[in-house]
Order: sequence, then structure tokens, then C-alpha cells
Amino acid sequence: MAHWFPGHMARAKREIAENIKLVDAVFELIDARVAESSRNPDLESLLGGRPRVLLLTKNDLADPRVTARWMEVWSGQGLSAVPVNAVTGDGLRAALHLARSLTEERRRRRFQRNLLPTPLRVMVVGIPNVGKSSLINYLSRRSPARVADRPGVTRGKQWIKVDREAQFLDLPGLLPPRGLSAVEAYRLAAVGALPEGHFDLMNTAGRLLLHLRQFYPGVVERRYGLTVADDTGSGGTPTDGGSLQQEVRNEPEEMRPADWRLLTAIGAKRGFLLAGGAVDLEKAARVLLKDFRTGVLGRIST
Ligand SMILES: Nc1nc2c(ncn2[C@@H]2O[C@H](COP(=O)(O)OP(=O)(O)O)[C@@H](O)[C@H]2O)c(=O)[nH]1
Ligand SMILES: [Mg+2]
Repeated sequence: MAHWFPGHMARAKREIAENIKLVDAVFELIDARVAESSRNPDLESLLGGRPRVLLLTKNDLADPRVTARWMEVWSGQGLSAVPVNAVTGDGLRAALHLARSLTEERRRRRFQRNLLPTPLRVMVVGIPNVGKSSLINYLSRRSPARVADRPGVTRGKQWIKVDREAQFLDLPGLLPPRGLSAVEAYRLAAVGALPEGHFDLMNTAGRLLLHLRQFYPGVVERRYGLTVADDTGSGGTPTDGGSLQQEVRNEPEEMRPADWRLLTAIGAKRGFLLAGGAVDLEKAARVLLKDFRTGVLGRIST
């Protein structure tokens, strides 16, 4: 497995393990477009028994059918999940409501112990680029005051007071992704969750095109004004029977001819040409990825 975040893992885990003692619950932020690949399996062991709510961020960019499917899967595993927009705060109310009910017992015991008000205390955790800062910023803007904690209790941690009943630790837990298969790494690269320069641009664009052809036929052609190819896919849901996983696993690392042709067509249509007149495929790849990441291609999950 590639080490996308060398050296960060141990420190990240230590920090989360320390801060977890201060909170009643954890918001695990997951990119709704790459739901399973954007989770770190180590989080479970760091929670110390605290409940977590899964927040599916970038819900506004994700395919609602796929999000609904993941919600079902997690619900079957007894996990609470809420789709959110970390920038606008959409869905946050529901997530807070869930966290309050999941922590009722813990907070009651805390109250009985020291007879002080027991607001819900939450830590935000997630992989890079998933929306942690956006969520914290959103909460800060709505917060009447930033409160430094009582000295001696948590030694100068900053809390964002949402209301009298909820506070967020101002420091989100950054947990790098771990144990990625090649396919998962491509998915994370496509949504922009891996550091630039640490993945192959052309192969990432190629994988994305394969995925789009299979599950979102016609989307690329419509966006760039191309003739719709007749070798397009089923238009089924990406979670259907793991068919994509299967196909990709059997594929070589290089771009497939159909994806190469499509990328070339995008570049030609846009007039991205190199000095000698050949199509600038890298530029086409960058534009494609940007359009996917910003939702210009529509609500798409991988
Ligand atoms: N459309 C959309 N963009 C988001 C959402 N959450 C985060 N972003 C964008 O994703 C990028 C990374 O977000 P950031 O909060 O910095 O992620 P962090 O690395 O986890 O702190 C920024 O450009 C945000 O504006 C969301 O729910 N919807
Ligand atoms: Mg951040």
C-alpha cells in the first residue's frame, strides 16, 4: 500500500486518543461520493466506547441513490448516519439531534457526578479534504462566543458553543486514509482527497471516465458537447453488486482505449493543443477532474 501521508498516522491517532476523553460523541465525516474509501478503520478503536454519528459530507455533490444505499448498509450495522453539506450546514440539525439522543445516558451520569450543566461535547474527525474545517467554520460563524474551557479541566482547549446544549472541540481530528486498495486510491484521488502530485493524473482521469461511462452514460458527452458513444454502460447504481470493483480489478493500470478516446475528444473539443498540434491530454484530464469535483458533471458518486 502506498503511504500517502507518511509519518502522520501515529501522531494523528495519538491526538485523537487524547482529545476523545474530552467529548461525549464523535462526528465521523465521510465524503458521500467515496463513502467507504474515505473511512479509516482505526477510528473504531480510538473511540473509547463513545458513540459516533457518520456525517456524509458533500451530499450536494453525491448521487442520492448511492447515498441512500450506504445509509441502508450502515443502518443495518447499527450505525447512525446523516447526509450533510459542511459548508451550508444542511443536515447538521439532524446530526446534533442524533448525537444528543445517543449520549443522553453518558451526560446524565456526568451531571450526577458533578452537578454541573452537561452540554453535548463533540469532536469532528475525518480524512483530509472531507469538510472538517468547513463544518467548524460554519459552527463558529453561528457561535455566540468562543469559550475557553475552565482551567484545570481540559487545559485551554477551545470550544465552539453552538447553543447552551452543544459544544464542538475547535480542533478537528485528522485521520489519514489507511489500507487503500489501488481502486480506492484512485477514487480518493478523483475527489481530491489525496495530495496533489502523489497520484497519476492520467490514470485517475481514466478510472473516472470508465466509471462515468459505466454508471453515468452520456454525462461526459453532454457536458463537453460530444457525440454519445454507443459503448456506454448500464446507467445502474455504482453500488449494484460491486460490478465496478470487479471490472476495475481485472483491468490493467493503463488507461483503456475507450477512455483515452473520450479524453482526447474532450481536449480536442476544448481546443487544448500542444505545440506540435497533438491534444493536450493532461489539460483535458485536469479539466475533467475539476468539473467532477465541483459538481459541474452532476451529482456523482464513485
Ligand atoms: N459542495 C461542497 N463542498 C464542500 C463540502 N464540505 C467541504 N467542501 C469543500 O471541500 C474543500 C475541503 O474542505 P475542508 O473543510 O477544507 O476539508 P478538511 O480538509 O476536512 O478541513 C473545500 O473547498 C470546501 O469548500 C460540502 O458539503 N459540499
Ligand atoms: Mg481542514
